[in-house]
Amino acid sequence: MKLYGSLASPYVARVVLTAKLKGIDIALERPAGGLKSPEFLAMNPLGKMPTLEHEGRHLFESTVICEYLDEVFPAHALMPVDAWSRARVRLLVRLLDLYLGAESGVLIRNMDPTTRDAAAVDAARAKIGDYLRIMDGLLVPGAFAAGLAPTLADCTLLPSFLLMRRFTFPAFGIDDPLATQPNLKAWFEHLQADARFAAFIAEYEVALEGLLAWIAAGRPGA
Ligand SMILES: N[C@@H](CCC(=O)N[C@@H](CS)C(=O)NCC(=O)O)C(=O)O
Repeated sequence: MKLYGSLASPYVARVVLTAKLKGIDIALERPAGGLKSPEFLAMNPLGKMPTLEHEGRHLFESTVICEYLDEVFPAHALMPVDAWSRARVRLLVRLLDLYLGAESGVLIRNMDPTTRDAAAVDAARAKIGDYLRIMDGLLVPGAFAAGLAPTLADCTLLPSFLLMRRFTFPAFGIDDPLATQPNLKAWFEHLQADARFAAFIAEYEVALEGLLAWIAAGRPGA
């Protein structure tokens, strides 16, 4: 089994963390000809990372990949058994991907102050504040994101929060969400106290610093 992508991508990282928690061995590989090469587009017509290769077939979209892995490899299940808790996991994932992550994407596309759309940035900042508060209200206080056991919600939220805190939010003077949202803070501390998550955080932070150094160097080879 192979996963195409780079760990610094939060979408790739959520799959890597899912695999680690489940004890699945997946080789992480950068697409040799790039994301838009004919060979890669034949695997994933969207030309994005991550893309999973399993049993000669290819699957894309990180959330779909995570759920697929959880279903194909039932050990260390990362979806709760009861329907309500499963729905809560999916709600947190959608809140991140469709709302918080989408607005964070607006900021990332406006990193360059010389070409920045100030109105779009202001609107995104306001919405990010709202979505952080909503997410804080959905988290189970002092536990994993959706309860007493780790789930795909933790795997999904963690890399994006690390990226936002280290890169996106400081660039726009947005307060660290862990300083403003008590349940998010308690959640993050809960993960830091868990050896499996702590190991992932350390690994992801190294990948993130590499990405930031590459961006600071003018994205050589891009
Ligand atoms: N919805 C996708 C998003 C994946 C995504 O946007 N990946 C970025 C890297 S962080 C990418 O491949 N960007 C290259 C591109 O869009 O050309 C998922 O969940 O897998």
